[in-house]
This record gives sequence, structure tokens and C-alpha cells, in this order.
Amino acid sequence: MEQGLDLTIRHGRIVTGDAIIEGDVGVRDGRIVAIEPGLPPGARDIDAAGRWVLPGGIDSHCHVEQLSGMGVMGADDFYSATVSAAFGGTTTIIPFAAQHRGMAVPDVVRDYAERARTKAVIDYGFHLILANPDDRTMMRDLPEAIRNGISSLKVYMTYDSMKLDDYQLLDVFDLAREHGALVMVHAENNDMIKWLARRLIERGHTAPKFHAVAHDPLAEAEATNRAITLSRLVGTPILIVHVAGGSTVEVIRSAQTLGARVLAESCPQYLFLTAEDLDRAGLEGAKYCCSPPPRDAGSQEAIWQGFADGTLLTYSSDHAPYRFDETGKLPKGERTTFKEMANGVPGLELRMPLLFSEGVLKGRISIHQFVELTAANHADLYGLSRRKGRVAIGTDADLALWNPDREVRIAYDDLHDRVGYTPYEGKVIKGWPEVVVSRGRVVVENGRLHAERGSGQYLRREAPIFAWPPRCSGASRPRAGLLSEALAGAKSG
Ligand code: DUC
Ligand code: ZN
Ligand code: ZN
Repeated sequence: MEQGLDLTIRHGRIVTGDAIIEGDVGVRDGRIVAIEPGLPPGARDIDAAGRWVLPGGIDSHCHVEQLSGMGVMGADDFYSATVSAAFGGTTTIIPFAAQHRGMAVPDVVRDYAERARTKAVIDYGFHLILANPDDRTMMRDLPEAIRNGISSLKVYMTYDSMKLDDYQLLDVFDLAREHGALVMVHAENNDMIKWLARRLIERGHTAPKFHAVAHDPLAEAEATNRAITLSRLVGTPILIVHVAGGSTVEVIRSAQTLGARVLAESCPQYLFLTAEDLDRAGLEGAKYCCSPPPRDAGSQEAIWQGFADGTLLTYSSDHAPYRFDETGKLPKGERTTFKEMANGVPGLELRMPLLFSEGVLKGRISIHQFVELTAANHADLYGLSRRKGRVAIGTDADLALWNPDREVRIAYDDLHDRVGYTPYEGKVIKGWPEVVVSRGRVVVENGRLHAERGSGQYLRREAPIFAWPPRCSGASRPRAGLLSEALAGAKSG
């Protein structure tokens, strides 16, 4: 090693793209420059004996300092959200710059960038939420945003204030294909939900548990099937976000089997919560209300299976930081109905620890699958592969050192967001990311933050489709062909 190292992480169990190496990671100028045993000392040495050295996580679905469709601003800003993410082993987030009706994309992006710039402690990119696909947006602003590094957008099939109709979806899918962006789809049938909700409310069924009744699994499965069908007509790959129901997993799996280019994501709330959580005493169930809602044990099992067999490629938090008070879950206090509660649950910090404990340590997924689901696949799909998502020479030194033996009883008081509660309070898990490194900087160690406000960098993302055809480990993903096939299809289509 001619030049010295800034940081050497020693004696770890390092998970690279397709191997496990017992040895050291050498870091210089924020990048990984060596992975082998016996590296020389760095300016700083960290002993990782007994610990897994994994890529820092990428959370590609979280809502930070963003106005919701109901007009609610969450409790976390870019500082608290990124601090919380870092403590949970995540080193990159991709939240949403949200265009609401009547808003112009350049204004939305400029405002959002300004919010993030002085606060984020880890790196971040933006997706765009698209609710106003007017001529200016479609012909000028959206292509420009994609060219400028916002290579993915989210559209809604539900929420009156956000939803696009099928005609608009076709237009957006077509434009995404032309410009090489990935479309993320919130797939729920708006009219089914409205129809059910109205009848429930008319009959006085206003408690949180009725949120899960109104958001019937059929509404999710129908919209998912429709989104896939529309995307097939246009030849665009889409990604179905926050898959909750077992029936939706089935819809996606069969479409994939038939060759549809559909990718999918799920989240901790669909693995670890059920609709029964919404039926807690009083309004307590509001803490577990998100859309789609958590389902049942069968659906949890289907999601595990989807992760294990590659039907679902990304695991994100969908962190939506609404407090259990008038600012979030309970705008009308005790009189709040399920229709009025802000939808969403927190999860930035616990996303990875929950999956590590219940997935890896309980043998449901391999350590390589953990890396793919929490980091590598996000990097591939969202145009970050050159820098993020894997422990590999030349990539940013974004790392998390996991102690697999550390037992943790989850308590909100130990977390770093501003939501005021966690849906996972009291749950005992095993494994914790004790040291977290972002671009070679140790940002979390010994339970303390060592990063300055505003030290996170904005990531101008590449169009994943053209710039970096994703690799597939194959070793851990039986359906490994799917991803590259989807993106190759988009390239040629
Ligand atoms: N559903 C969404 O669509 N977004 C934020 C959180 C939620 O529950
Ligand atoms: Zn959504
Ligand atoms: Zn969301």
C-alpha cells in the first residue's frame, strides 16, 4: 500500500457482492480502496472482530419534511430523519420532493433541496412525487428533472388529491420509458376504498381498526394488477411500492412469471404488524395506521416468501413521521375518525435491525439477501450503483458494523426520530449496527453521533437503466434474471 489509509476496519466478516471475506477494509478519501486481510494501519483503526461488515443501508422510500396528500407535515426534518437513519445502519436515503396539484416541479425541487442542504448528516437523493401531470410538467419539467438526477418518480392511484387516472398513468409510464426513469406506484383502488369508508362511517364505524377494513386487500390487488397491465401496454418497468397483502404478492409473482416487467418493494410494517394492531384500546390503533394497512399472518408469510424468492426486491421503511397528537394522527383529538388520521408509521431507524434479527438470524433470508434487500438492489434500481450499496473497491465507504450478538429491547426513548412513539415498542431483537461509516467518516459509534448537520451530500442519480445495468448476485436470488431483464427491456423498448 503506497499511500496510507485514512481508516482501516480490521478482522471483520465482510459481505461483498458475492462472497464473505474475513479480513480488513481500507478506506482513503472517503472510498474503499482495499478489501483483504492484513492491511496496514490507517490513521484510524477500528476492530471489527466478531462483527459483520455490511454496506450502509439505502432507504429508498421515506417521507421527510414533505407535505402529505392530506396536507400534513411530518415531525422529522432532514436532520432528525438522517440522524435516526444513521443510528439504524442506513447511510443513504431517497425521500420525495412532492409536487401537489398546481405546483411546478422546478419550484418543488428547489424548495426541497434547500430544506435538505443544511441539515442532512448522511447522503441523500430525491424522487419526485407527481400529482400534476400537466403539459408543462410532462413536456419540459419532468424530463429536465430526470436529466438532472431525479431518475425515479412516484405516482398514486388513490387519495383524491394525488391520484392519477389510468389515462394519466399511461402518459407518465410512456414518458418514463422514453427518458429512462423508474416509476414507483402506490397501487390501491381509490373508489373501492372510498365506497367502503363511506359506508363504515355512515354506520358509526370510525375507530382506527376500520381503516384496515376500508383498505381491503382486494383494492390493493386490483390496482396492482391494473398498474401492471397499463405498464405492459406501454412497455415500461414499474415498481409497486409498499406491498402489504399476500394476494398482491401473488398478482406480482404471476405477472413476473408471465414476463411482465414489474418490480416490488415491501416494508417492516407488513412483516411485523397486523390489522389486529389497529384494534388496540381507544385510539391507540392510530399509531399503526398506514396505507396499505398491515394485514394478517398469512400476508406476513407471503411477504417473507416474496423476499426470499426475489419477487420483492427492495425493503424500505416508508417512514411517515406523524405524531400521536393533533399535528398528525389525531387532528380532531378524541373525535378523529379513521378517515382523518394521517397515514403512515415511523421506521427509518428500525428498518434494518428488525430484518437482521428476524430475517437473517432466524434463517429466513441469507446475509447476502439482507444486503440486496436493504442496500444493493436500491442502488441498482435508483441509479446509485457506482457509489453506493455494496462493499466493493472504488465505492463510497458507507459501512455498518453489525454486532450479531447484541440483544436490544426496543424503546422509543432510545431512538432518534421525533415521532414520539414506535410501533415496535418492547419487541426484543438481536443484532445491532454499532459503528456506522458514511464516506469514510465514522458517523455513529458507541451510541453517539459524530456527524455535523449539513455534512450529507446530495446525490445526483444516474438513470439506472442506461448508465449501470445492475448486476445480480445469483447466489442468493433464484429469480435473478428479472431485474436485468426488466431494465434491458426498458432500454430497448
Ligand atoms: N402511505 C403512503 O402512501 N404514504 C405515506 C405513508 C402511508 O401510509
Ligand atoms: Zn404510498
Ligand atoms: Zn410512502
